Amino acid sequence: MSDVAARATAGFRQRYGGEPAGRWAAPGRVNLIGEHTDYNDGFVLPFALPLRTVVAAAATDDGRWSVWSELDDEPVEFGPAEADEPGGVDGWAAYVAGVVWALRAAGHTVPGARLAIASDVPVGSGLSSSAAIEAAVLAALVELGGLDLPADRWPRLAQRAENDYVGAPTGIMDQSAVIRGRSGHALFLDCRTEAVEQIPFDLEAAGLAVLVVDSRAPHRHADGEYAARRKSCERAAETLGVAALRDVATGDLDAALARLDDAETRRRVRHVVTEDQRVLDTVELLRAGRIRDIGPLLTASHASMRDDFEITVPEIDTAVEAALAAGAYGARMTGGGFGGCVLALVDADAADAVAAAVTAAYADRGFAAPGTLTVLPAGGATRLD
Ligand code: GAF
Repeated sequence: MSDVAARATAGFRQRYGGEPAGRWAAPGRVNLIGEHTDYNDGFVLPFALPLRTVVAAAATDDGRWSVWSELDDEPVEFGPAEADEPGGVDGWAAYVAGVVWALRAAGHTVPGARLAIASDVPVGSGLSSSAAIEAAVLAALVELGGLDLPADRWPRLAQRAENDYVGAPTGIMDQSAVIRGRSGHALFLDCRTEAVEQIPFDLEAAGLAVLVVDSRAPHRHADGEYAARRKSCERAAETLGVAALRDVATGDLDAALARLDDAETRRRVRHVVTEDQRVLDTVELLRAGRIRDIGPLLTASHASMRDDFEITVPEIDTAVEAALAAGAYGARMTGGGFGGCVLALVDADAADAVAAAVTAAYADRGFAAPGTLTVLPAGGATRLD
């Protein structure tokens, strides 16, 4: 049993006594490319990480939920009243209550349950620790309750938990990545239709690695800024008379920009439209097995987030610049922005040197040391045993 599964199991035994009925796991994610395109009905290309959240759980017949996590000493308990009232549970347990809420709102009978959660996905690093909790809890409750809910409907449901119960206006990328991700592949997702294509992304065979740098930058106003970016995109779509910015074709971008009179909105739109195209170009290269050649697209994506979408911070830009200077094929911030992680595509045998170069650049700038790890695409939410 993996460490994290053992910790969830030990937590279950200690808090509740007895054995869990099972263990369900869901990973964190990084996004290879396609940032802030999901809520614009566009394209994304994330992959699931080998870092996982595990829920050890058993059904009860009292119609209530008790959730313990490593993050807290005591379990959080709630019943239907709190679950049916968005915001009725807060903190990390809101992601659990949100899943119960979304299932009940969709008409499912959710069994009462005891759950114990352990996680290797760092919290607050932009690696989707919240989607990992949602997906692992969803997997557990669907099976414990014998619910008729195929996995391709889970991402929308988990997103609803996050949007409507927790109150974070996120898109559907993270939940899709952690539920539908497949080992050795990146997930090409059309966020409008939810159609997916598993794109082979065999880094090992190509002698490559993805280095993830956790900037450890404090999240500065991330929630408010995220919501502001989303609003700005939605207003621009309305002005342009399209359902979403995805409907602005790359070839029509200049004409669309000319119809917007505010320079900031023009920058936001340019990011989204060019980013959608970069996802499509990246997918083309990966389909042709040309992994190294995606480097410039990753770096262009970063420049667009820095200059047009304006969601990067100095620690993040420093990590990208240092990785590129140390020989990375491409590097970019991954995730919502204002902190979080950078990913760099590097030769596998150069990963340590690139990580050291980023760490040295942080020391030079007086930033707290970053975290670094190399990752390979892993599988999505699953039952462990
Ligand atoms: C966060 C959100 F949760 C995603 O939906 C997505 O918008 C991402 O930021 C930016 O691409 O992770």
